[in-house]
Amino acid sequence: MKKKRALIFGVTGQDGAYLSKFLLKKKYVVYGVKRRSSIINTKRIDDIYKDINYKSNFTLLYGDLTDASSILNLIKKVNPNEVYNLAAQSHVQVSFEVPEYSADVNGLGTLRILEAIRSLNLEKKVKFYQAGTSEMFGSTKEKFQNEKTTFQPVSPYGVSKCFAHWITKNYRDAYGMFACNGILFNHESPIRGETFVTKKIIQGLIRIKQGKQKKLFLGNLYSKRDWGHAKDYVEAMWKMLQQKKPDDFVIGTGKTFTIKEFVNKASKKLNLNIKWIGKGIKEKAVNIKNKKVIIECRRRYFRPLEVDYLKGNATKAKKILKWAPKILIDNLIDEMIEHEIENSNDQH
Ligand code: NAP
Ligand code: G4F
Repeated sequence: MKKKRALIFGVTGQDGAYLSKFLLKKKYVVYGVKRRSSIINTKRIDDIYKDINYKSNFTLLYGDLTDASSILNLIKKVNPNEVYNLAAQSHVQVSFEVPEYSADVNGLGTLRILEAIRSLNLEKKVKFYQAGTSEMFGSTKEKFQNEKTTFQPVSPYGVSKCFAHWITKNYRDAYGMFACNGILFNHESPIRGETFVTKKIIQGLIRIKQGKQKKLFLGNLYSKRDWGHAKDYVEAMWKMLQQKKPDDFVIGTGKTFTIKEFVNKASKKLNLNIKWIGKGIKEKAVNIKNKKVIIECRRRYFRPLEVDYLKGNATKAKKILKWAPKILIDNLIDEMIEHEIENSNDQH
C-alpha cells in the first residue's frame, strides 16, 4: 500500500516534533516546513535524522506562513494527504508586542494554506488540521469549556486564532473541505519553549537548586491552566483527521491548577521547601532552608489582559475520537524535571 504523505507547518516547534515522530511511527512520509532563521532552529527534530528507521521518510523544506507563494509551491510539490497547520507566533504575551505579525502568521497564514489547497483543486483530497487554542475562550465565565462555549478572546493571539478557526470552518462548509479545528488546552513537555511558564518554572527552580541562578521572576501566580502533555495531544490531532466527517474538538485534561500550585508541586518534587510571604506584586517565595528569597513577581510578566481560568471539557473527543489524556500534571512535571536535570548535567 502507498504510504500516506503528511505536510507539517511548524515542524520545528514542540508539537511539530512530537507529531513528526508520531506519524513516522505510523509509517507516514513526513514533510516538515521550517523557516529561515539566523541560527539553526531544528534542535527538537535533529534526533529524527539520526534515527535509521525514520530519516529516509522525513524531509525538511523551507517555507513561511507569511509567504503565499511558498505555501502554494510546497503543497504542489508534496501533494500531501494530510496537512497539519501548527505554525504560529504562539506566545500570548508577545502577541501584545507584535500584534500585526501575530495576526498575519496565525490568522492570514491559515487562510493562505486553505486557499492554496483550494486553488490547486485539492479541496476534496487533502485533509487539513488547524491548531486552535483554549486562549480563544478568553474571558468566558463558563467553568468547563467545550465546543459550544462562546469565544471571547482577550489577546491579539486569541483573536488571530479565532479568525483561523472560523476561516477553517468556512472552507469546510463552503467547499466541502475535510478541515478540522482542534481546540487544545495548554500542553507542555520537556521540549516546551523556555519562555512558557511551566518550562520557565522548572528550569529556574533547578538552576536555583544547583546554585546557577539566584531568583526566578514570574508574573500572575493566580491564573488557572489545564495542562496536558504534548505527546497525548498530537495523537488527538491525527485522530481528528481519521474520522469519517470533519469536525471540531476540545482537547484537555479536565483539571485546572494555578501557576502557584504548579510552582508548589515542582518545588516539592525537587525537595525545595518554600514558604510564600507578602501579597500582590510583593508576593514572594522563601527557601526555608537558607531563608533566601528565590521567587519574586515582576510587572513585566503580567499581560495587559489575562485569561484567568481555563478547564477543558473533552467529552466529545472521548466519545468520538476515543481519546483520553494518558499523562497528567504530576507525571508531566516529573518528566520535565528529569529531562532538565539530565540536560543541565550535559551542559556543565
Ligand atoms: P511553538 O513551539 O511555538 O512552535 C511554533 C512553530 O511555528 C515553530 O516551528 C515556529 O518556527 C513556527 N513558525 C512561527 N512563525 C512561522 C512563520 N511565519 N512561518 C512558518 N512557521 C512559523 O508552538 P507549539 O507549542 O508547538 O504549538 C503548536 C501550535 O499549536 C501553534 O499554532 C500554537 O499556537 C497552537 N497551540 C499550542 C498550545 C500549547 O499549549 N502548546 C495550545 C493550543 C494551541 P521556529 O521554530 O522557527 O520559531
Ligand atoms: O505558559 P504561558 O505563557 O501560556 P498561555 O499564555 O496560557 O499560552 C499557551 O497556551 C495556549 C493555550 O491556552 C496556547 F494557545 C499558547 O500558544 C501557549 O502555548 O502562560 C500561562 C499562564 C498565564 O496566565 C501567564 O500570565 O502563566 C502566567 N504567567 C505567570 N508568570 C507567566 C509567567 N507566563 C509566562 N509565559 N511567563 C511568566 O513569567
